[in-house]
Amino acid sequence: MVKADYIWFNGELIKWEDAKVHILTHTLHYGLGVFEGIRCYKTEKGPAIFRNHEHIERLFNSAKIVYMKIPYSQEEIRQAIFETIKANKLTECYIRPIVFYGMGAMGLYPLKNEVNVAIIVWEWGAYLGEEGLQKGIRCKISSFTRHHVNISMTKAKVCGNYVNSQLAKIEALEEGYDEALMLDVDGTVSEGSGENVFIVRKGVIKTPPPLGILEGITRDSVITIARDLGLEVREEKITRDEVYIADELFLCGTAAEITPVREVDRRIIGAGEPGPITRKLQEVFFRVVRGMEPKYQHWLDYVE
Ligand code: PPE
Repeated sequence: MVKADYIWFNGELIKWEDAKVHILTHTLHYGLGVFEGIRCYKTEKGPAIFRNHEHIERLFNSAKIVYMKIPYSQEEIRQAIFETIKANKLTECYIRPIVFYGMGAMGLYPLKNEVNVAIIVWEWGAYLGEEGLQKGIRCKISSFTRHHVNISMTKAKVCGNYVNSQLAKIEALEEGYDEALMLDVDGTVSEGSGENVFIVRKGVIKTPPPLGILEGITRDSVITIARDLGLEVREEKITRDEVYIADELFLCGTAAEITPVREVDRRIIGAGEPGPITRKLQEVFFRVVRGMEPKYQHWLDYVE
């Protein structure tokens, strides 16, 4: 990764190299921590954070779901994000706030440990590669089932939830694919290891309803943009075979942005290249995040 100079840690900016924790850090052992992934883009009016409020709100909701108390207000976290970006003199970056339990009490009752908050920023280019963003990637339907809503709390972005994602991602990469597409307990399409999924079939855009998936902020942006473009978007269950015969397929997320998928399990999707609707959505999305679409200015939080 491309390192930056400073990390915000419990209220202070410290040197990147000094942002260390004890080996007994509770979250390291048991995975109960919550985090966010946010992007800041370069615009004509300076760096702007895409849907910052929604991301900070989701961080607090994630914490609430898992009984964690964040010792700061949402506005304090927002100011801390600004401070961290400015200290590192970055104009485009990925932002990773993380809330985790420190050391003190081992065992599965974490609430006696102190809650730590860190904000890390760094330059992170195309998540699935620049070529993937342009030409599309190859996915494998995972042999690992995605979370069930009442096993892992899927509306919460919990550190430990990502073990499931990593198993899927490793399997996909070891087998020569770029990303995993996961099915839920019923066998219907759920999401990627770190992205939501959309298909286009017969001119209609479809994405799974927000049940056992992370309620992606990019997903919501895509739905809004598509509907504003006059396209039909349906939130409904998608089957595995429907993916194979989709005209277009793409993944979306803060890190992945809008990444087309050109192949799944050796079935070519559509013409084997990003389709017209995917391209259109990608084009508008990148204009929106860079402040070039006045209609969506309210989604940008300019770094003060
Ligand atoms: N599903 C999952 C499982 C997920 O992790 C993400 C984000 C999304 C959907 C899309 O959510 P949103 O970013 O709000 O549109 N994954 C984050 C972590 C990626 C990582 O490798 O770390 C991200 O994109 O920042």
